[in-house]
Amino acid sequence: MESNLFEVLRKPSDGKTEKIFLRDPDGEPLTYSEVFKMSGRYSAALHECGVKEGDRVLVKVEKSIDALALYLACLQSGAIYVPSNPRNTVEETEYLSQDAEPSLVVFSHGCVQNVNSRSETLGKINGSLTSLAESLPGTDQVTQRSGSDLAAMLYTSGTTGKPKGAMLSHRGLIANAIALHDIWGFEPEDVLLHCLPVFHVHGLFVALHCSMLSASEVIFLNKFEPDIILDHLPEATVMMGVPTHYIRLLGTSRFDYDMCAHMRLFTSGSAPMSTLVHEKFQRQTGHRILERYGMTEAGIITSNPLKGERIPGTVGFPLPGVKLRVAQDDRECGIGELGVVEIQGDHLFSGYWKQPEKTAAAFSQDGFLITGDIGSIDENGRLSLQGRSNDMMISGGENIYPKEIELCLEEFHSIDECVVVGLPHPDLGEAVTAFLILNGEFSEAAMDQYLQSRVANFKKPKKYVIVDALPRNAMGKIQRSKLREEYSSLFSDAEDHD
Ligand code: MLC
Ligand code: AMP
Repeated sequence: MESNLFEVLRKPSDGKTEKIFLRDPDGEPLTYSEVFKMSGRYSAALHECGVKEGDRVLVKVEKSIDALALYLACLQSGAIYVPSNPRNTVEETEYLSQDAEPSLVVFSHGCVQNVNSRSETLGKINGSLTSLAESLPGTDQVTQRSGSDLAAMLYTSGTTGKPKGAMLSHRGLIANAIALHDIWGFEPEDVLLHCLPVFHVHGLFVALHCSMLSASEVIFLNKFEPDIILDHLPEATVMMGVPTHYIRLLGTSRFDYDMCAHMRLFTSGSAPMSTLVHEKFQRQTGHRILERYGMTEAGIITSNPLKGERIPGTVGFPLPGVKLRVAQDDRECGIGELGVVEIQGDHLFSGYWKQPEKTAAAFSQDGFLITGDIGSIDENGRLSLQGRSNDMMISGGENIYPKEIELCLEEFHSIDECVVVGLPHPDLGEAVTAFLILNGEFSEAAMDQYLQSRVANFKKPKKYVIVDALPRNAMGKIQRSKLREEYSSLFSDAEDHD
């Protein structure tokens, strides 16, 4: 059995090489063999840049077919792919580059910043790495890897603020890809509508690996734009999205029964989908969304069934190979009892990069990953999630930690105290909201300017609420839950979805 994920993805199945793989609406369709040729050329280019097996390649680029070929090239040449959100600020990128110690950093052409390592650029026009790759003959050679070798490292934020690199092995990614591909019934005739970012597990692994294992076609859209999605939906059979994507599609009149009649599957995840949205989706399209649950450290963990009942408000059953329990105070909970979801299996990450203490703290004594999600298991073994044991917010499918924003806001000259919570939002699920106690002048424009270089735009508070005091318990600890309750309808009448 192959140990390098690249070999598993490239393995020829029924004439795979000549099949169309990627259809970018702005370019010519590319076959599997053409994309693997691109990967071979990028692999040669990585070699020319001195990248060796086990080296990290930090990649902060816009979504593109070249970015995907670069991902495959990293796998092919045994390097560790480290994607970054292209919206990250200079400071955030500096942190990633210091922490990951990459031997190469790749930026989009025109968006280069100073880093300690060698850097190159990606881009059809004037991209230095792209030009180098195009000048080389390319290679078919695949660097041998053992299952435990790392294929990728994805940064996730944490309760203490600084992002941690989740180390993902070839074995783990292969296990999750095969399990998903099987349970979701992927076939060569499938056409996936890909509108997710490719720096998360959802867009990079879940969507692409499922398609590649079955040699399916992928309509590769650079961005989530409802009109463009709807233009291409008639050519697709499967779509994967986060709840915000579906909420936005449901807000258009074109997204109806007829438009969706031919679709085989819509999946949703990365954030909770409300029962109301589930039901509206079924009324408007005739489809029941298949909701699944995952996380960076584990890939996909549970899924509602492809055949069988998909129940709104539940995230379904553990994937083959996943052991799952709900526990509280070191005790496994009974049926229906709430506790923290804990998991074990081949698909789990190998720990946090250079952070043995944080890795140890993430696992129970008997080796289960403590996810931080609160849930319960019913008598049939279905999992339902109820929230989180920490303060993480999920806005439009992006995780944001209050601490990171609070540390920043506290340094603003006129803020005495602040607390950040996620409040229910009709479009984003949760919207970052800052409660401030001031000791001087405050304007949103000045704050916007101040945050510009400090945190990526999507993490900025959508509203600032000026208060005289913050609710505290007897120990003096701020009661975030009180703020969430009291201000729960702050965004409910929002007309402006930003
Ligand atoms: C963009 N903006 C956001 C935002 N995304 N604000 C809050 N939350 C978000 N998620 C802001 C920008 O900063 C900008 O603000 C304005 O919205 C317009 O930016 P945009 O880039 O044009 O936004 P848009 O394309 O509308 O993006 C919204 C979105 C996108 C929901 C389509 O965020 C998205 O595709 N999210 C998917 C995330 C995802 O794939 N998650 C998977 C994680 S993996 P300004 O102020 O600059 O105008 C995982 C595991 C698992 O969780 O189970 O899958
Ligand atoms: P990330 O760290 O970006 O991979 O996000 C993982 C987190 O997203 C999980 O721990 C959950 O809190 C959340 N999540 C993923 N899928 C779902 C879902 N279907 N319902 C609720 N929360 C989800």
